[in-house]
Amino acid sequence: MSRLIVVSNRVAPITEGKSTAGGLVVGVLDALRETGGIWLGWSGDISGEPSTAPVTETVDNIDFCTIPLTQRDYDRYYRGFSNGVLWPTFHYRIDLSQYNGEDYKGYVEVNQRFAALLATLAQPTDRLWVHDYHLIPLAQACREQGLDNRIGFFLHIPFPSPSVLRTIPRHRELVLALCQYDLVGFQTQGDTQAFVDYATRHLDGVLEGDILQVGERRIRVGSYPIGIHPDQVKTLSKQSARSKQLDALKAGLQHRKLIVSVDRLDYSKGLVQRFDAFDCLLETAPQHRGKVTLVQIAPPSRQDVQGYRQIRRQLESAAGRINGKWTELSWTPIRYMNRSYERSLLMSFFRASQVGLVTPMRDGMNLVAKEYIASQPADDPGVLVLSEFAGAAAEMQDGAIMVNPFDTKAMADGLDLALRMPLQQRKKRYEHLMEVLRANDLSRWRDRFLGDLES
Ligand code: ADQ
Repeated sequence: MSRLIVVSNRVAPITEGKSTAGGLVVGVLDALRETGGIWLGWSGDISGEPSTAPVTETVDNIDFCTIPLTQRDYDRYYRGFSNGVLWPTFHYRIDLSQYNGEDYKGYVEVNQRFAALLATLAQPTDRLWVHDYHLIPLAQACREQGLDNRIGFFLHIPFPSPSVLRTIPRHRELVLALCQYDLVGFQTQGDTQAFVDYATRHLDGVLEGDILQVGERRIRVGSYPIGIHPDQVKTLSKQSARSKQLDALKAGLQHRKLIVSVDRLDYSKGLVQRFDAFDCLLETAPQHRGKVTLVQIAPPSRQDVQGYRQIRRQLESAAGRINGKWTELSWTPIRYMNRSYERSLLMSFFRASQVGLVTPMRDGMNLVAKEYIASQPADDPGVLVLSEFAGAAAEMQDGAIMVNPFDTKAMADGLDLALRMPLQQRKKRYEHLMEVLRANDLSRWRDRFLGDLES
């Protein structure tokens, strides 16, 4: 088999055991560990001069090749266009999108720099697997460098409907750039359909089976829902069973029921709406007062992007308001922690809880929903309350309690149902969901994508 080169915005040379917040990193690292290869991306450092000489660090069978970005690259490519326009728009928050032509120029330039680097690294038989919205123009830039390798692209976040996408002034260029890949993969059928809709409506594209023809280009499109390794997660969830932190959490609960939520602190994750739903539960179902605690773990991310500072303030104020209203001398209803935890500890928190509350307003997939189920003990499993707008809903809707995060009362009712669910029902739902997770695990995601790229 030919060599695999993975390209993503950030590269994480993670040593075993160190925590990593972010689903892409978890998925890619795991995929590369099995195949070996090169992982190319930004080092996370800022340098004075643009650089195309990568630093390579080899860990096991993976070469981590990184370059720094300049402050100007960071402002335009990363903060400006990727996280100031693409992220909000693709998550349907066009109100937060801040387009600026200079940022777009910077976005394309950084992609060209990555392509120049690839031209020096890649052998003609290497397969390139490009990840996520930061790198949409990369295949086009590679073709301009004369690379005609197989190049696949996987989008970890949702693909918006054409009318939403068209709010980005350079929408046409972006979709035409995607057509320079050989394979474009999405998390769900719905995302794939949105992309095909744009191509057929606005670019005279024609779809036959899974092949999309746009002008001269014939590309394969499809959905490749990312998974986890459920049995590894289960093992992890048992590893911290005797840790001090888990003991401390349990001691603080004093035998109350535990609802757990874990997310990056991001406006797409529906955190404020979730706190409001918990407040509504305490208001409308008084039997839960003093009997249940919501633990929200949310490490800050992208603090220099405007929408993120705002969500942080909103959440702090919501937690303060709700706790002010309900707290008793021996009970704090919401425990909100602005930090990241080691993976096995997180999974042990999941295992110790009765409900996993995963309610994004939009999410490509949401791996926390899958990790939550995999962490449960088979003889006394917790219940997943899941937003219908998470990509994971497509696979998990039959075992989770499905809620619409725009409906506070419905979320409160979902929580009430989950907290009261009898053991038999919980087991049945859990067993079904474990089958789903095993049938489409992380290896299958990688094998299906790379298999289709190869063929
Ligand atoms: P994210 O938006 O980062 O990923 P998600 O899929 O939930 O969202 O992945 C988060 C990962 O980070 C999980 O593995 C989780 O356990 C871990 N994590 C989160 N908070 C943590 C904390 N406080 N401490 C330690 N670890 C933490 C993007 C898309 C998703 C898509 C993934 C993968 O936005 O929709 O599911 O990529 O494709």
